Amino acid sequence: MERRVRKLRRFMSAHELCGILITKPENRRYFSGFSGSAGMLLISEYASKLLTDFRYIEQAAAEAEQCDILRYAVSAYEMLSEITAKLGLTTIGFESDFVTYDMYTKLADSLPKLNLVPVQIDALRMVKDANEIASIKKAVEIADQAFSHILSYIKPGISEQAVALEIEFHMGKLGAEKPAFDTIVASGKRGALPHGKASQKIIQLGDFVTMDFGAVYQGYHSDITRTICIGTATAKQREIYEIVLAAQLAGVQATHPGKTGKDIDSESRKIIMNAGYGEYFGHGLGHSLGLAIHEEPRLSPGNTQTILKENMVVTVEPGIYLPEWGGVRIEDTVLVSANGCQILTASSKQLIECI
Ligand SMILES: [Mn+2]
Repeated sequence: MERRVRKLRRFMSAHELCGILITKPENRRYFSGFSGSAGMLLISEYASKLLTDFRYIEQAAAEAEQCDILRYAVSAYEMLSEITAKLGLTTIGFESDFVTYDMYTKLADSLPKLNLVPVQIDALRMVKDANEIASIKKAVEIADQAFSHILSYIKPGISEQAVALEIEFHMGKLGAEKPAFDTIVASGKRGALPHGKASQKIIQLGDFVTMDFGAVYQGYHSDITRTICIGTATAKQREIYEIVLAAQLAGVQATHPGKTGKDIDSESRKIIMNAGYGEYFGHGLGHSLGLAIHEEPRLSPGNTQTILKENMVVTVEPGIYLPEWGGVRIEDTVLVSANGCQILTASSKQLIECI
């Protein structure tokens, strides 16, 4: 925690700020340890103050050991005004990618003498430390185990929703706090929807089924996608699957410190383009994850700026989606290492035919 706060204080001095007000839940947790849903974290050169309400006082004291915990009764803004005056702060940063116009108005009204500077601090979370990597690995392992469980559960005649619930229930039993996002189960033609949330559709013999899900463990996310065949795959299903698999392997192979998201995306994308399906792969190759399911840097054509570094954690997830036919996506969570990457996801990527 101290190292994280030191990093933030370096950011503050580089931006000539005497403090930062943190309200985004992921950042509040990252820089204090506090995992509750309400509170303001004010970090200045020498102070760390966590303002929260009655519901969270005990939890905050247990989780945010390095902070002074302050309880507000009516208005956090009023208390903030007293504290900033006491600390003699003149210029503080606020998270411009989180603070709403309404919150900003309240801040400006209650801190009339302060200079409020818009900042974005998510980038400070991009490189993961050992504790974070351990939590992500556990979240990945839970998702892997749920995938292996679902292979013995899924069969023709049950709904996508039943499959999603079984995945989520199993992850919970293995220690997940919650699913990383709404579990995607898209079967048959619905596989053409890249984000086809599980529906009442009944899974049928011959369907390709794309399952995209993850677990949250100690606040950290995992993300896995596998597409399996219910029954024996047709030649066309096998063709599409093998192209996506080749693209996924090329993406993993290309994931390397020093490269941009665009470099890695294009190594994978060119396999799908060369096979003639480029227009059916309409999303980026992957994203980083951690305390949030989608973090920077992205592995996408748009990321020409951010260079990958050791101990970033990203997903590699190409897909092909054919309207009125269906789709295939294969996704691993990978850890960027000193000279390449380590695939954290352990589930097999060979085409599975569930009979
Ligand atoms: Mn993903």
